[in-house]
Amino acid sequence: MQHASILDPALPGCSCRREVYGPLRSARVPGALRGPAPHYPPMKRFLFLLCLLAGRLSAGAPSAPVPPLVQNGGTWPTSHVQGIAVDVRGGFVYYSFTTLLAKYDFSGKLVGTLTGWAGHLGDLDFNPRDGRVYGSLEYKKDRAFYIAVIDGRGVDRVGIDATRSELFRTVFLPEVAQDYAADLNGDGKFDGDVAKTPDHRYGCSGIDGVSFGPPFGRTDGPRLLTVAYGIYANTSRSDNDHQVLLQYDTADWSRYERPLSESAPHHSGPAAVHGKYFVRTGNTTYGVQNLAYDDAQQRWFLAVKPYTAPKPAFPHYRMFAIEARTTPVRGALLGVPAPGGDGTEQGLLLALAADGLKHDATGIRGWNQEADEGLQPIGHGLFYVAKGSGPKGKQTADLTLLRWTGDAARPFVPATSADLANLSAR
Ligand SMILES: [Ca+2]
Repeated sequence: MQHASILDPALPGCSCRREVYGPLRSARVPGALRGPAPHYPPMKRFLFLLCLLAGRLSAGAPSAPVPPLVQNGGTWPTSHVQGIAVDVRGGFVYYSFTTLLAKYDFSGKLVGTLTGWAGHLGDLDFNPRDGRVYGSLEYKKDRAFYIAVIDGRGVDRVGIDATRSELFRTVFLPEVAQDYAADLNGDGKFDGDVAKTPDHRYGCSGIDGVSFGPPFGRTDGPRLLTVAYGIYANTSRSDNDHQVLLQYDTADWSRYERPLSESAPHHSGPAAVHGKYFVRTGNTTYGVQNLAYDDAQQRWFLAVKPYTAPKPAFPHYRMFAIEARTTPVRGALLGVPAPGGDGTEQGLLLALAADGLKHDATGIRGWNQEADEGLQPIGHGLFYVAKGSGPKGKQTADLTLLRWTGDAARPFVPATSADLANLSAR
């Protein structure tokens, strides 16, 4: 129905011009341009007047909140900052401090906090389609890996207990649990949260990076939640040189969402994934810590931690990119034995973007750009990067707005007030 979209409050500005004028023109009879004024049916005249009214109302509406160039995310008795989410239209920044979620407005005012879980809340992303914040949440001992789905609109005061609030729901990810808990050496024993073991399929340590974006191979289509595995650092095995990315369509996730219960972890979640993809970067310390889809470049960005004991065959860049349009190709997952031990496992491989620094021996591309504690594009070439600091129990985060340069050696520079002026002029 054409008129349904006119009443959609989520639409930016007035799109009635496109939605209504088209049908009005098509309602004209041949030759009507030179003849008497065409007769419009009453419903269309009503829609036309409604559109004019909406245009006048929006002309007087307050302008969008201006994103800050820098912001401090407060000091908290927690572990370090793990990721951020930005509600650009609402004007809010959400920070994950592992066991605490802090919400600030663009002016730097603390709006509220959510606490009450002992698991590891990692990277976050804001979903403008439902106004909620999605974050990875791990309970390794329980082999329980969740997406926390948080209604950020309700985070309006400090100290909200997530376990007693309807704001905080969780969806279990069986695919992750199976790979994490895989007894790969077949000794009948799963070694648990340990890096130095042949167990954990692909080296899976759980999950961290999350971001909404199009299905891999496309720049359009439904926005899928993409979840990156954590990967243990382990130089003594060859089956952990890929990043693993899962895609989920969250459209029907309300059926899985449950309150968090740490004493009795639930297993309500989608049995199947929309897709499972592999990116050969070389082994990393805890995999993709921050994942972000940038609409402006139509690219995925993957940020990893510094490597303490690297495999010498790989370049160990800190940030990688994948073009959204890059078609996943089925091929051999180098170093991963096929199930049954005969040959190499096959999987859907994603090539890295042909940009940035290049490691000639492997062909791996990337940047020496730190972004593993918070990375969020906000459009028009601008990205937020968060960096944590402070002693244990007094952790803070500094957020900086950066502008993409395309320079292989220095892909970002600090954004300026002129960049913000350009943003608001668009
Ligand atoms: Ca084992």
